[in-house]
Amino acid sequence: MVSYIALGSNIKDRERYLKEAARELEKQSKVLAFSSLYETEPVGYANQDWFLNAVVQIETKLTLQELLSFVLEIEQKLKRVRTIENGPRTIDLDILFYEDEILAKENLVVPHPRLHERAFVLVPLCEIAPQLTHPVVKKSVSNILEDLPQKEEVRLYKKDWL
Ligand code: PH2
Ligand code: MG
Ligand code: MG
Repeated sequence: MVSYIALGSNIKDRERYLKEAARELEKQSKVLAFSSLYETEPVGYANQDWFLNAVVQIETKLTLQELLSFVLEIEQKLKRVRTIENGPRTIDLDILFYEDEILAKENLVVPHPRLHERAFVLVPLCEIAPQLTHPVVKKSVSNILEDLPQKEEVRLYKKDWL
């Protein structure tokens, strides 16, 4: 199954957390493509450091629920502590898409319910899969990005990092 996962970190050492998370993902999946790293303005809760964000495309045999357990395990392993909602974190791994499945459960909503309004997800996603169609919004991710009314700042930070 093909899935897209967003990675984000805003606690030092941000790049190391993203790399370690991606290496952990590789233990149960194959990374088919990865975006550049982007430095991005915090959204939702302003009083925190800027993030590094990226998106990876993976091929996995895990079911969607298994993939969720797996990414939560990686977050725990990298010492994510959940305090403030949308607040600082060592690592955040969000499942964006899983094939073109649509799922809305209490513990998991796929496609990710906010991806279509976040430039920090859409810019890296468009770098690796611009023509991907969002199965709920029914537009390509590049059109969704183009049509975003307001975008937080997203700056290219580093191309080859994995
Ligand atoms: N993640 C959030 C909330 N705000 N802002 C940026 N720039 N990058 C993120 O990854 C991010 C955020 C909740 O997960
Ligand atoms: Mg998130
Ligand atoms: Mg998350």
